[in-house]
Amino acid sequence: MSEKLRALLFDVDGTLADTERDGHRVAFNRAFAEAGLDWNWSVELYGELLAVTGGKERIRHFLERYHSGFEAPPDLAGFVAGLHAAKTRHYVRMLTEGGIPLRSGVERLLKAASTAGLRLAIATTTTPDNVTALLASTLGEEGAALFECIGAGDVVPAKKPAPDIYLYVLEKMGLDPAECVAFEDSENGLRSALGAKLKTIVTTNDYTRGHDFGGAALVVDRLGEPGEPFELIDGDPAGAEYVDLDLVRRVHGHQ
Ligand code: XBP
Ligand code: MG
Repeated sequence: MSEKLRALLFDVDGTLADTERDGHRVAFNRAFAEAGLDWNWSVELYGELLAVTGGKERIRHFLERYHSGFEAPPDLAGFVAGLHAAKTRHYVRMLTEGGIPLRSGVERLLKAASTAGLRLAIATTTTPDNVTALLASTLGEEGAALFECIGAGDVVPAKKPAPDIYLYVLEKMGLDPAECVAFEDSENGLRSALGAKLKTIVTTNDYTRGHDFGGAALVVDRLGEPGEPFELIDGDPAGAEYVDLDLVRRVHGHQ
């Protein structure tokens, strides 16, 4: 690849932070209870439901696939949107209360990239409010300002694994995919990034460990830190023990 590395593009859920099991899942359950519904998404069931990205889409998938006996109200879209708005309120409150830290190595890499003059962006299916709340609660009020573009939620109609959110961010920033490296944690996210022709580094988590990451440039279990090395799953880390800018540049194709 001959292009210079100019930007790093990050997924949020599962990549910047382990938000799904103890964050989104719990917030969905709180919203269901508040609405008087007896639905409870267990850790295991939620792992299956994650096959569908987007909270509103996930609720509909649950109704169709796991709870088809439910007598849905006539305005199903409004019903789902209401539940999802309550879920977002619960989730943002959990973050504001400091519930979820960034994953190993994330803050280090973001700050190193920013200092080195690389451009940073976010490409996620989650709701924009969730992103700003996570960045504020972990990096402080100026956290969101690290990112030049935050592509999130319903800004594109087709969520991951469609490439649309990455294409949206690339277009907004006037970047060619060959100038970027993407960071993802899931198969849906990787498909989305690869669909936008992005070289992609995958950091797995408990929910995504068994996914098919064929096509990823590097697969590790975390970015890691000095003294807290990643476990290599696939790819050539060139002797590195944690993901730093040198390794990202190597992955991209430059020293
Ligand atoms: C994240 C999602 C989101 C979150 C919930 O996927 O699929 O739907 O689970 O957030 P990715 P919302 O990490 O690939 O962006 O309820 O706001 O959709
Ligand atoms: Mg993700």
